[in-house]
Formats: sequence, C-alpha cells, structure tokens
Amino acid sequence: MAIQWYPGHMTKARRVLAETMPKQDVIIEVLDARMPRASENPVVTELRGSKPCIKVLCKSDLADPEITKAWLARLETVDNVVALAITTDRPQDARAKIPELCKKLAKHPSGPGKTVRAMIVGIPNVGKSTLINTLMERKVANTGDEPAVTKAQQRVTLKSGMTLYDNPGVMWPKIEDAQAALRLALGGAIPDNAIDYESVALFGARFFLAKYPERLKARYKLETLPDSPTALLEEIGRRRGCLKSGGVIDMHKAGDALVHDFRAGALGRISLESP
Ligand SMILES: Nc1nc2c(ncn2[C@@H]2O[C@H](COP(=O)(O)OP(=O)(O)OP(=O)(O)O)[C@@H](O)[C@H]2O)c(=O)[nH]1
Ligand SMILES: [Mg+2]
Repeated sequence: MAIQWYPGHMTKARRVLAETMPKQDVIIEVLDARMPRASENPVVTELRGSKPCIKVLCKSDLADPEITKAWLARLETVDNVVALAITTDRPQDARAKIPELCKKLAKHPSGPGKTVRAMIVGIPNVGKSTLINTLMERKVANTGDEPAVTKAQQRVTLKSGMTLYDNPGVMWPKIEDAQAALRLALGGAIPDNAIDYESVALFGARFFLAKYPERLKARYKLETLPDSPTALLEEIGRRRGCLKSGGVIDMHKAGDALVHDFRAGALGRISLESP
C-alpha cells in the first residue's frame, strides 16, 4: 500500500526548508522513537547534506527502552550525527542537552553576533513544536495530536541567543516502502482518513501478536490469543461492544480501539522496528 498524502502547505514548507536550511549551523531532526527509520524523511536527508545534525528520538516514553538504546548507537555511526532520546516526561533533559550539543556541533557559528542557528525538522505529528515549547519553557507554538498542526515556519530565540526554527511536518510525495507507510500511519503521522484504516489496524494486530502477545492478553483480558489478526480485532470488538446493527462486529471501531491503545501507550512501551 503506497501512500500519497501531500497537502498543499507541504510543497511550500519544503521550498522554505530548502531556502533556510543552508543558513543554519545545526539541523535538529526529530524522529519517532517507536520507528526511527520509518520516520526519517529522505527529503531532509537530501537537503541537509553533511551539515551537523542531532537526531532526536521523541516520544521515547512510548518506545521499548532497549530498542531505543540500540537505535541511538546505530544512528551515531554516521559522520556529523549525534543522537538523543527525549520525552515530555523529562523536559529538563532536552533543555540541558540540546542547546549544549548545538553549541558543540556548530563549530563556527555563522550568524550575526555568532550565535548558534538551529532548525527543527521532521515528519508530521512527531513532537517538533512540543520540543520548541520545551526549549523555550513556555508555549510559543501550537501542538496537537494530529498531523499537520503547524502550517508555517516560525523562528524563536532562546535565552542564550541561539535561534531556532519550527517547521511544518513534511512528508515525501510518495512513500514506496509499504511497511514503513503502515508504521507511519499506525503511529499517527498520516491522517486516519488518508489511508485504508482497517489495513493499518490489521498491520498493528499482526505485529503485536508476533512481538508483544502478553501485552495483548493483559490489555484485553484474553486467556488465549486469537490465531489471526482478523480474529484478534473481532475479539477486541466483542469485548469493547463495537457492534453494528444485527450484532455484527464493527471492524473499523475495533481497529480504532487497538490503534488508539497503541498510540496512547496503553499496550506498554512498544517499538515498531529495530535497527
Ligand atoms: N507520549 C508523548 N507524546 C508526545 C511527546 N512529545 C510530543 N507528544 C505529543 O505528540 C503530539 C504531536 O506533537 P506536536 O509537537 O504538535 O508535533 P509536530 O511535530 O509539531 O506536528 P506537526 O506540526 O503536525 O508537524 C502532541 O499530542 C504531543 O502532546 C512525548 O515525548 N511523549
Ligand atoms: Mg508542529
């Protein structure tokens, strides 16, 4: 299932990225800790070139901590890249580490007054604006649990004088890797109405059955696990009362229950891919 979701503001956002990126000392690329590879935007990689980059794994409170550790090590094997996991549960970590790392990586700050210039980029709904607010220690950007909340670039200045851009989340015109597209959709980077939602739920059901069976048992109070993704969704639907007229299970609602439990962390800390 190739996904094509490319709203109008993203064309402009990409152009603005291309114009402003060369003027930055450091790029802060925000990735989803649950899927660092799938959430790495090839457009950003291409525009960034060899500029110093901090790969920030956001929402690490939702990801499997052991797998996150392995990802950090993997991401840092690239020259000029440092990697860091953050979570809104511990905003002090981001505040202590990110500006410091920017200073270190920006060996020769190029801006007026020689202050560091950095830019936050990444896919939609990954936590870019939340990170701006964390670093500013107040709300300067709108955030929300849906993709494409930020529609235009915004520049802020930290107390240290460092400048920081927030950007709209950018996708790439066509996501060819079907598995990556399903991960992105399951994590909430693509709007639920832009994709075949039931296949996303079935993808999640198949993955959780294979990798996290005990979590499913605990969450849905199952003694034995259904033997297929479809049967799992049916069972969740029965237990949650997701029924259509005539007592038929509403598979869309059942899928919704599973997807939302995953996104909210109700299934525990889960990573959708390992390095
Ligand atoms: N659990 C958890 N949720 C987070 C974390 N950081 C951000 N979020 C949530 O993720 C959602 C998206 O956050 P935003 O900051 O709006 O994401 P964005 O990358 O700016 O999104 P766009 O502007 O749409 O590109 C919000 O509901 C945040 O509360 C985190 O560390 N942990
Ligand atoms: Mg935003």
